Amino acid sequence: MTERFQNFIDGKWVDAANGTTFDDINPANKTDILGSFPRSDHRDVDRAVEAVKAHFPKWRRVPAPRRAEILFRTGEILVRRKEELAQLMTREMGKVLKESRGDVQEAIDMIYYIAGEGRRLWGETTPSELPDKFAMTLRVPLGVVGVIAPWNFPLAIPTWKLAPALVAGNTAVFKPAEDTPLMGVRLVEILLEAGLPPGVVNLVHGFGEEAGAPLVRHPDVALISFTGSSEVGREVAIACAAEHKRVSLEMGGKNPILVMEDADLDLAVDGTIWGGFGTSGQRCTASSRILVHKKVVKEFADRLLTKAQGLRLGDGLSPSTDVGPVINETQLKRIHGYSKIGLKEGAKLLCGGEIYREGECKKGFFYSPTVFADVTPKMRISKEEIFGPTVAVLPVASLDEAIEVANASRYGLSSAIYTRDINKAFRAIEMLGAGITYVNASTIGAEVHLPFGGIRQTGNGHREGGRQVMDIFTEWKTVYIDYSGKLQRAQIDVS
Ligand code: UN1
Repeated sequence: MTERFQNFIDGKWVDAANGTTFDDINPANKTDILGSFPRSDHRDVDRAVEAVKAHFPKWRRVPAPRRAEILFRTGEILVRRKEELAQLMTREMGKVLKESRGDVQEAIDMIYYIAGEGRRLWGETTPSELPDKFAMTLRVPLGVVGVIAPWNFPLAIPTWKLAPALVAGNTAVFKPAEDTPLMGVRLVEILLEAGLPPGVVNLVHGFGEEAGAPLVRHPDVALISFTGSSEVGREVAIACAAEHKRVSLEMGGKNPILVMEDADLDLAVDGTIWGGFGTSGQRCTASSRILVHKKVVKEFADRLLTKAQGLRLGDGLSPSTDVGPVINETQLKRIHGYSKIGLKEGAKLLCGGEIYREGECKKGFFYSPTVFADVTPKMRISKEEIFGPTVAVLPVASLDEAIEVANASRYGLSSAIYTRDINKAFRAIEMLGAGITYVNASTIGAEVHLPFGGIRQTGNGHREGGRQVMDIFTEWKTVYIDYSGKLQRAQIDVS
C-alpha cells in the first residue's frame, strides 16, 4: 500500500483539510510511487501561517547563537544520513546518485555556513553627528516567511532559504515542490529532531495555484522566497506587490559558455557535457548556449558529439548511469517540443532529439542528450529556457560578438568563458551580463558561501548564499542613543 504522508501544522502531522492527496512518482519508473501527500489548499495554509505567527514572538527572542545550534545539529544529522537521503532523492527526483549526494552536501554546507551567522549577524556602529550620542544598526527578523522551493535541488534549495530565515529569528511556512514532497518531509523531520520547536517551521504540501498562491497572498506573511520559473515568479511578484510584501525571486537561466579560439577544447567540451547534461539539464545554471569561435566550432562540435553520444541514460541509482530521467511527463513533452521547434527553425540536430524508450527507460521519463549546431541567436532554442538535456551551439566571430550574443538574453544567471588569454578572460568578467561568471569552468557548481543570483528576468536584485542572503531575511533597525541628557536636534544644532 502507498505510504501516506502529511502536512506538519501547529505541532502535528495532519492531512489536508479537504482530505485529498496526490502521488509522488519516481521519474525513472512511474510504477514506483514513493507515497501520497496532502493536496492542500488555502485552509491548510491559513492554519500554518496562524501557527507560525503565534510562535514568532518566542522564537525571535531565542538568542541567535542558540538558534544556530539547532542548525548545527541539523547539519550533523544530514552528515550522518547523507547516503540514505541521497538514495531517496534519486528515487524521488531522478538525478544520478553522485549528484544527489552533492545536493545533500550542499544542504550541509549551507546549514553549517549559515549557522555561523548565529554568532555574527553583524550590524554597524558609526559616529553620530552630535556629541554624547551613539548610533548603530541591528538586523531584526521579518516575522513569518513563506518558502516556495523547486524540485531540482530538493534539499539544498530549501536550506538556502530556511537556514537563514531561522537563524535570523523568522518563523516559516515551507511548501516543497509537488514533485519532491518527501525530501520536504525529511528536512522538517530532521529540523525537529535537531531541536527546532514545532511551531517554528510548518510544512504544507501541494500545488502552486492551490497551496502556493494562498501563501503568497496571505497578509500575515512578510516575505516570499521563491525559486522557480520566470513566468511564475512574475505572478508571485505581482501578488506580493499588492500586499507590499518583500519578495526574493530566483528564476530562469539561459546560461552561455563562450569558447574562444585559443581554448583548451577538451576542457570546454567536458564543461559543456557537465553543465549541459548534468541533472539532465534541469538546473537554472545549466549550460544551454555554447558560443564557439567559428575557427574552432567544427572541431568543438565533433568532440562534443562524440562525448554526448557516449552518455548512458538510465536509473540514477545505477552506477553506470550518466544521465537520469527528467522530472515528469509534462517536462518530457515540453523538452521534446523544443527539439521540434529547433528542427523547424533550421538548426542542425547533431544527436538526441527524441524521447528515449530503450529497455528499462521506457518505464520513466527519459530524454536523449540533444545537441543542436548552427544555431542562431534569433532561434527560440537559443532564447528560451528548456530545462532539459538540450544544448545549442552557436558560432561567433569574435569575443565581442560572443559577449553581445550572450547578453542579448532575457536571463542573466550564470556564464562561463574558456580561454587561455587572460585579457579575454577579464574582458568577459567585466562585460558578461550575469550574476555569476566562471573562467575555464562550467556554468554550474556555485558554492554556498558566495552570493548566488542573477540579473534581468532571472532575479529581482537579491542574492541567496553568501552573507548577502541575510539581507533577504532581515530588516535593518537603526538605533540612536542620546546620553547627553538634553534635547539635541540633528541637522539643527550645528556649531
Ligand atoms: C539551481 O539550479 O536552481 O550552481 C541551483 C549550481 C548549484 C545550484 C543550482 N550549486 O549549479
